[in-house]
Amino acid sequence: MPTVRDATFDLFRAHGMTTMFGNPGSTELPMLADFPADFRYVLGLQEAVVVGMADGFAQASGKTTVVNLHTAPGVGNAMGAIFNAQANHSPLLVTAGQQVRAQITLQANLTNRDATRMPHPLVKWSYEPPRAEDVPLALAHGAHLAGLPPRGPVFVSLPMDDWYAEVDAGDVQAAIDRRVTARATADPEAIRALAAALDAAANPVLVAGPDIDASGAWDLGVALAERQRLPVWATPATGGNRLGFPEGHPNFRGFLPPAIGPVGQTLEAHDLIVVVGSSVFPYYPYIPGPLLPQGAKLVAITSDPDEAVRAPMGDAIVADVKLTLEALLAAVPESTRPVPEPNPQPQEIPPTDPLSPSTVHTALGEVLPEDGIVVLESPTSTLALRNQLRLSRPGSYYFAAGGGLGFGLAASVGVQLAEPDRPVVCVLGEGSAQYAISAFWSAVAYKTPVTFLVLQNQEYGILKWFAEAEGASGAPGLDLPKLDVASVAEGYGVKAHRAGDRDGVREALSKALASSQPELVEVPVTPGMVLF
Ligand SMILES: Cc1ncc(C[n+]2csc(CCOP(=O)(O)OP(=O)(O)O)c2C)c(N)n1
Repeated sequence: MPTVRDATFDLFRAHGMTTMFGNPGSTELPMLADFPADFRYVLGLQEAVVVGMADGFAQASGKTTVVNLHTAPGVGNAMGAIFNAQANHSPLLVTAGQQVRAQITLQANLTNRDATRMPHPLVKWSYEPPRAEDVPLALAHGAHLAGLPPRGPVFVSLPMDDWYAEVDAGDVQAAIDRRVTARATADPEAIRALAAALDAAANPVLVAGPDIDASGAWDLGVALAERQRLPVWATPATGGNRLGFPEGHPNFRGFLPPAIGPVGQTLEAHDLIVVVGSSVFPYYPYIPGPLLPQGAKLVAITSDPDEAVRAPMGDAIVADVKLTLEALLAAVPESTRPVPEPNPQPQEIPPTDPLSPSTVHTALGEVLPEDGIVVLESPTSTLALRNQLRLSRPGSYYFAAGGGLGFGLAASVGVQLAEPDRPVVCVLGEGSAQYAISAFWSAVAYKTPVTFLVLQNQEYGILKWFAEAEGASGAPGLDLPKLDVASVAEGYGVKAHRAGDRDGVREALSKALASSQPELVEVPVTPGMVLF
């Protein structure tokens, strides 16, 4: 008879989940013993890094990804990163070891006392199987559920004495053989109504969100914008974990501001707003105002029922974004509206000393290959990077939709593992880098040739900007003098370059991009928020 362990690895194999991210403890060792040769275990030195790497890997590969954490304290360390994974719609099967069953009731050391309650609000499902024999079916349940829309993390707690229990071979095979698909098509009547509204609208606009890229609908979004001559806005940059539309395309207008009043103002003059693959909208900060221009209608297409129902205005169609765009495209005619004005070129910023983050991003844009991927966590320069780079390929941008720092550095390693043939550049503020600093070790250990670009402005710049906007002067803890990320990275084995002018930045980035090892470029920059 197969054991729970045999069945588990067969199940993971059948789902293509052979890369596992973890940080082990004694409660996980029975699962990891005699680790199968066809699996890859990626070690992170702290659980926020483990989950961040898995999040990047799951998004870039499109595959549900296994995470293995150490009982209660490991799950505790991972919570912020699980929060990010939920906001990113990242399909993770998060597992954690648990005390042996005989010692859970007496709460022996390392017992995760209320294992399923701990990550509960952050996951789609949280479970501890009642018997060892139930472990494979519980993991199958979790693997299916994580990958169903809305994709996201699930959690299964695994008592450490379950692995060598025997299970029925037939039952296990039945669980392994199951496939659950959920790419649901939209109600044809809703598609017909939206197509008719689009055709009849005087000045419609498309808002493109991250689920366009995640669902593989990139070309369909472009085709819809071109056929219907739609100007296109990206969902607010501070809440979109992926791009939904090529930023170099002539129809692209920019990204929406992230607050209620400014969104309404930006969309002024449009009578129909079609939002695809985004919540409506990831607002922050709170700047009240009319939700939409007077008389405008909004229709959102999303695979996430919760996104659909929590929107404060407009209608929604809950269905697979790719299939819905296909159906909509087939239902709309070529429009005779005028082609939108071409998208203006990025603004050139005059060089300063130290450099402005904008100039650094211009230099990055000059050397980043066409198929380059950017993982971004540099709060004061988020908008400048998007404005300077105009990324235009699918799968070329990852950002923490939930805003929890620590995603960027860790996720870039996971993205590179999933995309070994594309250059990955991770752009970090020196403050952000600290939340997942030990991911440098994993980057070196797994030979992931990420180029880390660290902007050193000696402050929590975005918090100073918020302090001003909120009228909250005099807050402590917003300065970061002399934080030397380059030296810390060198300590983990990452080759580091320091650059101060535009040519130096370009040269150092070119070297790092050409390297087969992770390398870092640290650049002192002017403090403060930059928009262009
Ligand atoms: C886990 C977590 N803790 C704290 C914050 C609050 N926070 C948002 S931005 C920021 C500062 C980031 O500083 P840095 O990376 O140096 O970038 P800068 O703002 O200077 O561009 C902080 C602390 C957060 N978003 N996530």
